[in-house]
Amino acid sequence: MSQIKFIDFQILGDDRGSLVAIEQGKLIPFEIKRIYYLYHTSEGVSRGFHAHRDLKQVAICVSGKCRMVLDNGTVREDVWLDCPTKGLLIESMVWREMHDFSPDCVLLVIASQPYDESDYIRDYREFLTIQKVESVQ
Ligand code: T46
Repeated sequence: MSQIKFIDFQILGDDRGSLVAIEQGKLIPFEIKRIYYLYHTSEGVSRGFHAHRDLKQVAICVSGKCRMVLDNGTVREDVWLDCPTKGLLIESMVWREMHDFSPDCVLLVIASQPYDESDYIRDYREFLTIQKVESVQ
């Protein structure tokens, strides 16, 4: 089964332009504890290359585009984020990489927990080992 799950946000637009509102308890499948965004990513730079033990996130490309790779240790998939009304749900224990940022890319991320470096798995082999252990439990 694909790991690519999008949440569609309603456009509250009128003749002045478009607006998207995201509220706690509506559509986002966790309590929102943090929001951050990536922008002005230098040309040719890739980011991510880690998984999170517990953190869940929703990533929305509110401007421009980038390519997100999701890898659950068995299946590796990639998807373009290029739409401000679509949020990509990233579950815990999924390896992610972001590539091919356009110069105008602003990637907004809604997170289920405050920043915690100990939640990161930054070594791919360690990620695969933990995945294997969890899958037999
Ligand atoms: C993820 C992808 C999509 C903080 O101090 N607080 C924060 O909330 C975040 C997200 C980062 N930082 C610090 C940690 C590093 O010194 O900012 C620096 C850059 O973070 P990192 O190298 O982890 O950035 P990315 O772009 O590789 O990954 C980020 C998120 O960290 C990660 O959770 O899923 O975006």
